[in-house]
Parts: sequence; structure tokens; C-alpha cells
Amino acid sequence: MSTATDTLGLAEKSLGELTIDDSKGSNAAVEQDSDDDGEEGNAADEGAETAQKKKKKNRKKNKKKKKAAGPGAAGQTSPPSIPVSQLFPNNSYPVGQLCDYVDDNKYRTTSEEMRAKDMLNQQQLTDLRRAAEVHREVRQYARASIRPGMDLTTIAEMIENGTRTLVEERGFESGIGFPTGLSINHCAAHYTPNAGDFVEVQQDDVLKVDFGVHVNGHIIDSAFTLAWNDRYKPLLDAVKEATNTGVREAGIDVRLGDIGAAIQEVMESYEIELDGKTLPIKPIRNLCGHNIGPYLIHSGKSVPIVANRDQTRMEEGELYAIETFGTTGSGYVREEGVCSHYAKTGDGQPRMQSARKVLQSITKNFGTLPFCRRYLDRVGESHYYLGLRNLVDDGIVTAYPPLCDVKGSYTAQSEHTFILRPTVKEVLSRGEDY
Ligand code: HZT
Ligand code: MN
Ligand code: MN
Repeated sequence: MSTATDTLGLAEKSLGELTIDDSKGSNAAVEQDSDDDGEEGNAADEGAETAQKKKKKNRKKNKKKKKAAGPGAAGQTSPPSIPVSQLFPNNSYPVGQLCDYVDDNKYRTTSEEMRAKDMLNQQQLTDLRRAAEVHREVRQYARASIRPGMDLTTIAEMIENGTRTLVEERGFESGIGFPTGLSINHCAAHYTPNAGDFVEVQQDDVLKVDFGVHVNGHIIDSAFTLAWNDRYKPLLDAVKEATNTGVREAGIDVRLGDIGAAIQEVMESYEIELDGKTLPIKPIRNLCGHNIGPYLIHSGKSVPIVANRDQTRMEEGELYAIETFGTTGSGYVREEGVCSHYAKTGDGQPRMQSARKVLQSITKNFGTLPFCRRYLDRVGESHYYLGLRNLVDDGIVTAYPPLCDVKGSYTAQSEHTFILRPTVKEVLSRGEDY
């Protein structure tokens, strides 16, 4: 990443100057940091180096971490170990891609009233930009590191450890936004390994990587697709272009159904040849994007990826994740297989003792943020399955099982988070990769 760091000034360019460029493709292209095997410390640190820091330095050396020189994200190690708050001091995180409003909302760019309203949300923006920078730096490492033959738990922990470190996980102030989705082939979403899952990603697989980062409950939700066989390129291109179309179409007063229509048109303009057969690429019609609230991954509105009659409009101030799914299958997902993802979505006092115990732990550790069984394991819960099922049955917890198209099909996903600021649309999760 080579980005400007200005946040509060008017020179809000940086990531906004990036063109939407899909030319790099999504094959886990190895973009290694420039090698610099020696020292780790920033120049600013060298003066006041404590014994603890020296110890840390040696540990890093032993693990052969690599760090490039220079400011900002270029100074991140591999694997990532430096909190983004250190790489971008004074709360000056990279600004996302800025898109001026069009048509009836053109006036917003320069309106004094809108600029004044915009100023009231600076802390939320800073939090979101910090979370987005964590997402970019973690995914850069993930894209370079994920290889066929790796098991999904290793991949999930790589992403989750990176997130926890770079965002400086601390109670409800900062942390993981939701479980790391690692869904393969006909499974489109909401698969993450439970304990004892030894599934490995294979050479000819299509892997969706969907993870979230939050700061003070402000969640960045963004996803990409990896494949190591070039034959999937049209499928991966389709979802990237479809998502970029949805993001471009989005704006204050735009009807959700119109965004779906634009996405569908782009997605259906693609086809793919597999084993000598040409297949249409379809949008998965029962998956959609959504708005996001504080500590709420789904805050009530859904963004379809096919045309529909929904006249609901996007509104000023809203935060959205637009995600599109393309498939060689039926274009419809069903719940399939063992559930891993859950979130507390209701209240109530369960009677069952094991339900009360796991609910206490959920409330204390995750609140309303989605979690998975591995996260319950790591906070020390065990033998909770019966209690958890009881909470789901009582409507206190919602289960989000894996969502899969027909067996033998391939699905891909692309997702970005953006905010409809009073003056401008900011695509927070935009990066050089996607
Ligand atoms: C649910 C549970 C999670 C939200 C979308 C999504 C991953 O399909 C309204 C529209 C994480 C996220 C969600 F653990 N879902 N984005 N990224 N999954 S959703 C949904 O349930 S609700 C879409
Ligand atoms: Mn997502
Ligand atoms: Mn989402």
C-alpha cells in the first residue's frame, strides 16, 4: 500500500484515487514485502528501547519476520504484527475511495450544511478507517499466504490472529467483527471450521474469504474469492465487477431494488467454460448485502443482487456492505451442514442451566456481534452445545448455518463496506487488491 494519510483535511484523495482495476486477478498472487531481514524497530523507537522490546525483537528475528522500510502500511511485518494505530499515528488513517454524489444530490459535495453535518461523525469515520486498514493489511497477508493443502483452521487463525493484533483487540472497544467465513465451492457463505474440522483447501477449489473488523462497534465487512486454477477467472471477475457496479450505483435516495437490477445485469453478462461446457454465471438470488449498525452486522435493510420491487431507499449516514455472489449452479442457496456461526439477536432468561451459562459468556464476550463455536472454545466454554441449541430454539440466539448451492457447482463472492456521508460516498474497504 502506498497511500496518503490525511484524514481530516480536504485533500481526501489517497485510496480514492485508486482506479477500480481488476487486472491483477484473484489468484493468491504472491506480493511479498521487500526483504529486509535485519532490524525491526522504527527509527522513533530506537532511542528508548526497553529490555522487553529487545526480547520481542529477538523473538521476531527467530520467526524470520520481514518488514519493509517506510511509513504506513509499507512498514507492516509479515506475518502482520504492528498495530495500525502505530503505523498511522494521530488517528490519521487512509481515507477510503471517495465518490461524489450524482443527479439531485450533486449539491452535497459543496453544501455548507452537509459539510457541517459531516464534521459531527468524525470519530465514527476514524474508527471505520482504522478497521478498514486492518482489513487491508490482514487480507494482503492472507492472499499471499493461503495455499492449497492448508487446513481451514490454520487459515482462520492466521486471519483472526492478524486482526486481533493489528486492531489491538480490547473488550468491546476493538476486535473481530464476525467469524472468518471460509466457504468452498458450492458453499457460498457462513462456513468456518468448528473444533475437529480438518478440511483442507484443494488446488481446484474456489474459496471465499469473508472477515470482519470492528472499532467501537463500527464494523468493516469485506470479502474476496481465491482460486488457483485459472479456469475460474470469469467467475471471479463477474463478482468483482458486479460488486463494483452495486457500490457505484449506491447513494442517498437510491432504491435498493434498482441496485439489485444493476448487479444482476453485470453478473449475467458473464459465462464460464468448465470441462468443455459453457455455463451461465448467475447471481445467487436469495443472498444479499445489508446495512450495518453499531455492533449489528445486519441493521434491517437488505440489498438484493437481482432486480426486485423493493422501493426502500438508502439514506444519509447509513453504512452498507454490498456483497454479490455468482454461481455456476442454480442461483439459489439452502442451509446445509453443521452450523458454526451464531449471534445474540433476542433477550429473555432461559430456564436450562447450560443455556444460562453459555448466554452469560456470549453476552460478556460478544454482545450482539456474531461469534462461532471456536470463539466459545477459546474463552473457555465447553459442553455448551445443548445450551446453545436451547438459546436458538428460544429465539435468543440466531443460528447462521452454511449457505450452499447445488453440489458440484462453484460460487464466488466479492464484498465492500461503504458509508453514505452527508457530502460524499466513502468506500472504506477499497484497496489496491480489490
Ligand atoms: C450474519 C452472520 C454472520 C450477515 C451477510 C454476511 C457474511 O447473510 C441480511 C442480509 C456474519 C454476517 C451475517 F456471522 N449476513 N456478510 N458477511 N455474511 S446474512 C444477511 O445473514 S442478513 C444478509
Ligand atoms: Mn461478509
Ligand atoms: Mn456482509
